[in-house]
Amino acid sequence: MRLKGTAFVCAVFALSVGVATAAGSNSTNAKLCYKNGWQTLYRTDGSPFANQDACVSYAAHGGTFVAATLTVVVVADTTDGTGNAAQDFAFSLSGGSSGQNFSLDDDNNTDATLPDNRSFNLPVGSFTVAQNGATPAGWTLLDVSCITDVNSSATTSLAGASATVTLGATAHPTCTFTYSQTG
Ligand SMILES: [Ca+2]
Ligand SMILES: [Ca+2]
Repeated sequence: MRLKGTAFVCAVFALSVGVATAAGSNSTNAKLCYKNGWQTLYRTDGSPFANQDACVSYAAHGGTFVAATLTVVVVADTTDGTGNAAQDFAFSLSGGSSGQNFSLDDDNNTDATLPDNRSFNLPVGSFTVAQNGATPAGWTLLDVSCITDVNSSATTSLAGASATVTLGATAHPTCTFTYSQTG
């Protein structure tokens, strides 16, 4: 516990010594960009920064950072080997103050109606992504896996067709649902 407290104090100190000269770039948010902070921050649309200057500029113009971004990907393994499938796959995202349903497909964008991934900007907390309803006929759920970062953790359940992700500040994990065509 003592070590943790010390680390926190050091982090606060590091953030407070960032040098800023341009107007607006001395704001609390802009200071978060310094000391490699920009590498762990995201715009409210979930996009990352190319470098520290881009981060500071964004903050100086009033931009705010999202706490975390969860990306959900669907992959369809087709029997014809093309990997292109018109099939839509339905999911739900729950946790926090509200939930939502969404669908993805993996057709290599031959139909732009649905993407093969979506990113959700979320507060710190625990969220569950689950297949919404039964697995579509002719398909089986082959795998549910998440790639987490240092600020997130995840547990997945193939039987439950779900992934539960715990998001810390600036976490940016990705969870992938892989479906295999059976006929
Ligand atoms: Ca489709
Ligand atoms: Ca599509």
